[in-house]
Amino acid sequence: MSLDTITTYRSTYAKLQSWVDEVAALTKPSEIYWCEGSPEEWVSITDKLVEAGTFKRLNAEKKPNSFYCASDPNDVARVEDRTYICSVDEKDAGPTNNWMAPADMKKIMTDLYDGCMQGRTMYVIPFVMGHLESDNPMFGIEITDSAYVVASMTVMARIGKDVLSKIEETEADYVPALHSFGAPLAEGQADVKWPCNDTKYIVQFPEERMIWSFGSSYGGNALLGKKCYALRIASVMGRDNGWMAEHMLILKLTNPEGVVKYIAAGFPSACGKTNLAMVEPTIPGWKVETIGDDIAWIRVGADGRLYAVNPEFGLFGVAPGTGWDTNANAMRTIEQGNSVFTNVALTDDGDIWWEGMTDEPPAHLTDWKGNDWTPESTELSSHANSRFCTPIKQCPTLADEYDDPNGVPLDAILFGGRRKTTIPLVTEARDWTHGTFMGATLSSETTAAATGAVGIVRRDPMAMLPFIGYDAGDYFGHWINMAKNNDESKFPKVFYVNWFRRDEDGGFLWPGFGENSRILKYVIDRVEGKVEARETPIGLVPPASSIDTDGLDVTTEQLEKALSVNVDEWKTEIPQINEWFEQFGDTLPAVLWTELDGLKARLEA
Ligand code: SAT
Ligand code: MN
Repeated sequence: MSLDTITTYRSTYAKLQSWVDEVAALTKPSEIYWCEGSPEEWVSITDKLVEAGTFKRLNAEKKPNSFYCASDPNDVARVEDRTYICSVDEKDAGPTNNWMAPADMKKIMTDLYDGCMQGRTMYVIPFVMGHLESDNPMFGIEITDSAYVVASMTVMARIGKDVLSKIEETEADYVPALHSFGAPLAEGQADVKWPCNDTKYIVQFPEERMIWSFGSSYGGNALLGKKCYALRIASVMGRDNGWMAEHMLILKLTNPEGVVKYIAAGFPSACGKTNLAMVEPTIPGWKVETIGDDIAWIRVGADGRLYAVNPEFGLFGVAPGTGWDTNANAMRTIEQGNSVFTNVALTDDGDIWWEGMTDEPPAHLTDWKGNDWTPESTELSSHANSRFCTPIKQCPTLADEYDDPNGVPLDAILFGGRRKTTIPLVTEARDWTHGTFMGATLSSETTAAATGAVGIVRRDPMAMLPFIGYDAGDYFGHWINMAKNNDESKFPKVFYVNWFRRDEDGGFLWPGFGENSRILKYVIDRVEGKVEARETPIGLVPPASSIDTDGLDVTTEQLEKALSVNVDEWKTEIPQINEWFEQFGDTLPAVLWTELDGLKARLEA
């Protein structure tokens, strides 16, 4: 590091300081700033982003202390084709991940990182995923040259001084997470609003518990505590230590008698996890409270039950489709401000808007690309993967249990995806192994949350396809082993739901949103053994009479269609599942082949 490099801090923790020095020597920033996570720091970071033109400050009467941001149009989503699991052994990445030998990847990326922060500030962000007060706090240090990442990480994770002190005092292990948008600034060179690089790499080194990211500042690619750590790296930690890192919301459900249950639900990105996590039940007397909307860390408690914690501190929700009639609690959360909105549209009075926020669009907007927009425009005003980034503490339905480092004991786990056909509204697994089979064969139509085609049916096991940090066959084995190594009778029941099934005319068979509370009620009624389900070839499916339809605007015929098991449609799934399983070779647990054989035989019978 050159002598004129200035830094705001030097750590007493030698391992940490030498890593920071090493990164600075490679990336060559002009200054180094250690984040403290204070309110003053938020002001100076956001001021700096406003000055750079990256942020526009929103009208304080509409959205206090909030900012609008438009990314480079080529940096709007996760880049799954540029995401790598660089395990030592290629086999450990499995057939569903991109792989490169760690040394080869490090060579490529070291060349990219060389001088990549020239003319820029290098930020050091100490963070913890989960609670600082937990028995074993899960630390990370993100180094980044992006002030946008600093602002977003301040919302999404617990960061700053307290975290750093604890890391230093206990000389704790932490996940080193290096990020650069890859746009060095020569002296006198004008900056752009959203620096990024055409070359992108999102890389996990599972054995070293280390993350390297280059070229993108989009959420899932750059906020490294989120998908890279809390899912990809944490899934490996969980495999090694008997716990689970899952792409699941966590909610608390209270019935009219005051009985409390907890449900986790794994749906792929942009399939309604945030909506379900803060749903307003349409059935009288039932209450849903929010614990998490995206990630659940699940451990076995002293009583043998599975306990789930949300390791995040904010919400990074899909904006379009979020409105007062679809997710009023998300609207109430963002209304309080302190938020960053990326790739949405700007109103003329300094507020934000997106498709689905209100029935009537404003007469004029500036769209996410900076162009004039009117209701006559043929393009959408907001990118389909535009996001709100907002503190979870502002959510009016946040459950007190959110602050419990021990988490909540799960009564049920739901899996779900977007499927126009085949998958009934709700199906219950016969046992944990069958539930693992359901998760392992989960399928969904692709969404705008990742680059690439939208609407293509793909297998997305446990909604974790882009986030499993090791061989997916071994990951299924880990699910099976969780029950084998513990008392399965204490485990949650598993269900497979599909809110998106259509009729012959393409209309949705189920209204979704608030009405999904009826399915939550059914799930809990099953947990308590209060209602009937019938055996079908694919699992236990309710008769329409087991669903509370009081006040529901759906005919019995339509509900029966939503719940029907179409043997012919299922028969066409079989070869697809077969092909999906075959690629795993001997890492696929044999019991999943047994499940498939059983399914086949029951469909033929
Ligand atoms: O960008 S994120 O990966 O955080 C959101 C998602 O795709 O789930
Ligand atoms: Mn997600």
